[in-house]
Amino acid sequence: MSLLIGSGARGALFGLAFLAWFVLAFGGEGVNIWPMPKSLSLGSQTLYLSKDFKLTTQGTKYTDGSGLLKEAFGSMVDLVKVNHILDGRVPSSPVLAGLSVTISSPNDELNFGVDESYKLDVPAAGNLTYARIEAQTIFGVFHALQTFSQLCHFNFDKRIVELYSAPWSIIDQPRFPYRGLLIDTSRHYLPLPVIKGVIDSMTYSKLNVLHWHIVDEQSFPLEIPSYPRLWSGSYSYSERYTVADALEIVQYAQRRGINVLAEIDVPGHALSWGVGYPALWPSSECKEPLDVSKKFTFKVIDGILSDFSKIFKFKFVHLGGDEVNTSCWTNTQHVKDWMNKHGMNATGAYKYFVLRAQKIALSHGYEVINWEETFNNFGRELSPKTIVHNWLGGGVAQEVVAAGLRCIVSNQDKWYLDHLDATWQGFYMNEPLTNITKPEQQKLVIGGEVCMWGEHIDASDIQQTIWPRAAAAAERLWTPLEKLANDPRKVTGRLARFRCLLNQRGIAAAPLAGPGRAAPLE
Ligand code: CP6
Repeated sequence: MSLLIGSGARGALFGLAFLAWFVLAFGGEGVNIWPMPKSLSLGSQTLYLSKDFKLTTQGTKYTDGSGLLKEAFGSMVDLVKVNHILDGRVPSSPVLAGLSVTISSPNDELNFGVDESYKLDVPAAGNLTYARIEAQTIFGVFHALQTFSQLCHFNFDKRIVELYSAPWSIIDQPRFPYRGLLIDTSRHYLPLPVIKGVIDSMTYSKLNVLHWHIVDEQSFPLEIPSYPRLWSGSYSYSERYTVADALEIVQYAQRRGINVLAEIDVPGHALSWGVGYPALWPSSECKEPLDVSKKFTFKVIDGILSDFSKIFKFKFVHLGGDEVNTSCWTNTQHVKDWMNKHGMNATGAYKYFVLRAQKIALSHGYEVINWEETFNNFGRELSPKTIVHNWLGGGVAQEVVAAGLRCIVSNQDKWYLDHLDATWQGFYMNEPLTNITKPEQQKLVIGGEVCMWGEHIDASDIQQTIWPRAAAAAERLWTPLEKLANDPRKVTGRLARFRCLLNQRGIAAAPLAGPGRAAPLE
C-alpha cells in the first residue's frame, strides 16, 4: 500500500514536471513563426492551398517592373511545395486561392532604413478566398511572404499544402533597422554558391545586412580594376572574385531585401595587399599595418573605394580599424622619420590613418562604419557620421550613443559565431540596449550583427556553424522587446521547429543541443 502511494506521488510529480517543461518549451502558444511577429491573432481552422495558387496585386502605384514581386512569390510557392500537390487531392473546401498584395510605395530601391513593415491577413471559412498582404514597400512584402511560408506545411500523407490556425491577422515590423551577419572570405575562400546559400538562409529569419569581410591579412580574393595586382594576394587563381562575381552577389542579395556591407580593414589586417604592391608594406621585415607614411597607401585606398562605389551601393562602407599594432611603424626608420617630421607619435599616426581613410570614403559618398577601437582611441574626433561597431566585451554602446554617435552591437562574448562554445541561449539573451534608457540614445543603436569569422570554417561547415544560433539573435533584433521571451526555455520548441524548417529547405542548421530532447530543462 505504502509502495503504491509512493509511486503515485512520484507519478504526479513527474506529471507536474512534464507539464512545466511543456509549458516552458511551447508556451501553450501554438504559433510556429520565427522570428515572432510584433502582433498576431489566430484561429483554429485548417486551410488548403490551391494547386493553382495565385498572386494578384491591388492598386496601381507599384508596377513590379523589375519582377521582384513575381520572383519572391515564386520562391515562396517553391518553399511550401505547391508544385508537389497531387492533382485532385485538394479538398473542395476551404481552399485558399492565392495572395493579394498591396504596396503603397512605388519605389523598390533598397537602402538602410527602408520601411520593412507589413500586414498579413489570412481569412478562415470561405472557398477560393485570397490572403491579403499590405506593405509600404516590396521589402515588407518579402517579410510577409516569409511569414506566410511558415504558416504552411506540406502534408506528405495527403500530398497537399495545409495552412494551420486560420484566420490569421498579423501586424509586423522590425525592432532594429540593421540586422547583420558577417562572413569572412579572407581566412577561407567561400565559393559564390555558398555565399548565395547564406543569403537565402538569412531571408528565412529576416536578417537584412550581409557584412562581407572580403579581404584581410591572409588573402585578397577580390578584383580591383584600379590596382589590378591586389588580387595577387589571393590564395590561388581559382580562389578569387571578379568584379562581375561581386556584382552578382550584391544583386542576388538586393533582390532578396538584403544589403551588402563591404569592408576593407585598415590599417591593420591588410598584409595581403602588399603581395601585389610591396610598397604598401613598411618593410620586408614587418608588413603591417599598411605604411602610413606613403601617399601611395592612400591612393590605393582611394582606388579601392572608387571601385567599391560602382559595386557596393549600400550607403555604408566598413573601414575596420581594429587591432592595430603600431610597433612595425615605430621600428621602421623611414616611417619613424615621417612621424617625427609631422610631430606624431604612433597613436597619432593611427588616428591620422583612420581619419584620412574616413575622408576618402566620404568623398565617394559612403558613410563609414569602424570597429570600436577607433572610438575608444579617438572618440568624437571621428567623423560625426561614423557608426561604431562594437565587438569587445565591455559594453561600449552606452558610451558611443552618449557621445551622439550611432552603434552596431556584436559583443564577442555573445554574438561571435566562431566561438563554438557560445550557446543559442546566450545569442538569444544578448540585449543590444542594455543600460541604454534614453529614447534618443536608444535610436542611435541601429541594430546588431552576428559574426562568422573564417579562420576555422569554410564551405564545408559554415552553415551549421551559423545556424541555428544566428536565428536566436535574429529574433532579438526583429521582435519587440515586450514580446521576447525572458527565459530562452520558452522558445526552445519554436526554435527547434524553425531549425527543422531550415534543414527541410536545404540549410545544414545544427541541432539545438546534445542528444535526446531538443533542449534539456536544466
Ligand atoms: N579579424 C578581424 C578577426 C577579428 C577581428 N577583426 C576577431 C578578433 C577576435 C575574435 C574573433 C575575431 N579575426 N579583422 C576583430 C574585429 Cl575572438
